[in-house]
Amino acid sequence: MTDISAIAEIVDRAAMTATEIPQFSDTAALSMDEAYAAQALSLQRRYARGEKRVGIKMGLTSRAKMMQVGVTDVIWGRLTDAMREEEGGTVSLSKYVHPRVEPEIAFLMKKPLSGKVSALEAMEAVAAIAPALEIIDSRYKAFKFDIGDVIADNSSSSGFVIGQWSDASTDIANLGMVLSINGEPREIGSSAAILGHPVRSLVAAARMVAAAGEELKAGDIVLAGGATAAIPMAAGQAVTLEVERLGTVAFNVG
Ligand code: OOG
Ligand code: MG
Repeated sequence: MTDISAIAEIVDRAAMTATEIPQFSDTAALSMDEAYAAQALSLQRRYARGEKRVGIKMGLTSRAKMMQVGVTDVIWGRLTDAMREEEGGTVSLSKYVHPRVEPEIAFLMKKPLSGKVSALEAMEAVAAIAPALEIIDSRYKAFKFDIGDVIADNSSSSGFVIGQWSDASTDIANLGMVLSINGEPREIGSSAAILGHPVRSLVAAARMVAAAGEELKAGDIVLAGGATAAIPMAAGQAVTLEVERLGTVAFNVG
């Protein structure tokens, strides 16, 4: 039988110490249920150390992301206050193993949301929308994993930066998104790449957290998932995401 708490301890320690680990799938692949149970337990360890849950991140909601990592299911992970990096600040590479940055859209919830909801119900629960950068940092060697591996590893959640919040009524169906490094556009996409419309990611989030016996709460941040492939981070980069209508969000890599 798989020892879920041992797996939770391994992934938690790897994240805490920014140390890479072998994939569990090299020896025995985890089922999705085992992987989500390990993720939940690993987050319990963080909460016990004083970290606070501040929301969730959706992953693999765009084709570009699925192709980049070779996993084709939508996944989710938890965000804590310790993962938040300052907008316009400098992100230190020392906290990460081999981080990548990707362009996202963030929702701020004003009402709880959970279970099977319509796109309309999901949008009615949103207080504001912002451009966001997610720093993903798989703890697995060479950033390689199968679906069970990545879910157990909190879906590569590692850091995130949120830009200015805009009104929730902003039409986000098809907004241009340009991710630049040192002023040079490197990944160009659209919010429509996120499941056809980012609100579908929020609908999926409500359903997936409910399956884990949880809910999205008022004040939660929900990252909708990368609209393009992620870019490896390196010291000296100025990372900027410009989202049509929502504005820019940026940080430097130190
Ligand atoms: C898995 C996490 C995916 C996204 O936005 O699609 C993700 C990974 O790529 O390591 O965060
Ligand atoms: Mg992401």
